[in-house]
Amino acid sequence: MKKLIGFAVAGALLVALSGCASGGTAGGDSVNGDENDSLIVGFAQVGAESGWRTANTKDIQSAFKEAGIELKFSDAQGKQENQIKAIRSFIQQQVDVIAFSPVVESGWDTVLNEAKDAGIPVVLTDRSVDSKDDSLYESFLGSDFIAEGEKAGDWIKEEYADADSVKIVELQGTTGAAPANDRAKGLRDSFGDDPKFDIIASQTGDFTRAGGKQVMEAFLKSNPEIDLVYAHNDDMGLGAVEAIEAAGLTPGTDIKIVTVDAVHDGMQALADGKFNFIVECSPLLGGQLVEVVEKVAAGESVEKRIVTEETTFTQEEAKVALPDRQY
Ligand code: GYE
Repeated sequence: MKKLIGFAVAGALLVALSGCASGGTAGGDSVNGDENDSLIVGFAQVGAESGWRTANTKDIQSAFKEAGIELKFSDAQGKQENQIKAIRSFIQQQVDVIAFSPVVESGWDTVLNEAKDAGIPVVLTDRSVDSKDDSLYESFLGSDFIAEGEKAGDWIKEEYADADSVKIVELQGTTGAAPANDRAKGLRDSFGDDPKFDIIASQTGDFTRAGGKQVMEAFLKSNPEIDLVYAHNDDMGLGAVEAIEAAGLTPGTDIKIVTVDAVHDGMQALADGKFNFIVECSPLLGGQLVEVVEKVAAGESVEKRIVTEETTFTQEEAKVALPDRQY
């Protein structure tokens, strides 16, 4: 098989030398009927911004290792330009399949068309693109972020069923990222036009603990009355806990906190009473990604959209789930 891969690389060089943008060997064709150890997959990860991302990277790396598939891993450090460079490099190397988790939703058509022209199938994992042309990727595997925002909103509605008004501050994820856009939308969809739910401030904390802390400090300074923090991930919620405590208030009691993810530190904060509710978003996508990649490489058809199954956790449920939590 090494010979075939060598051939594919030589093919890519020829294509590059002749300045021809299309006509590369289809990655999938060169592996038909072969063993996994001949497959090479390029994976362009977002970065290492959160506990979720760390668990996701670990799970993907070990799933591919277990399946005997070579994974070329690239960390974009949160920058779309780095991801585009990584994808171009994977195309140049004629990998069999490219998988990636787009930092932001927009601006992918050019590079995805380059992959298509080179005959290399692309699988989206975790986050989606807003491209109109869905022939640019084979499948999108990941959570339904709008549903996650709705679940957060539904809990808030129940929790505050008897209140006259609820003042909410929102710590948004990375600007332009699918989970930031959709978790914001889902919450608002759940509230509908009920004026009692008042989102008094909303700003990005970039999905990081430090970002969440900094934005929450500013929110606390300019808003004397805050009932609840809606954080698009656990890390920003944990940053908010620090800011709330530093302001002499008790997180979970004086100011309630609802987050998304359910990574270990978030679940611990929930079990400790510092968070009030978490909507789960599973980072364990590795096994399913391997399955999709294997099928795509073998030329088999795959579902265009594969939605991850997820639950929610109250404080009591977190105490029960914590001991068996994998991440
Ligand atoms: O919720 C957040 C991470 O894309 C679902 O990215 C993922 C999000 C996750 O930084 O913690």
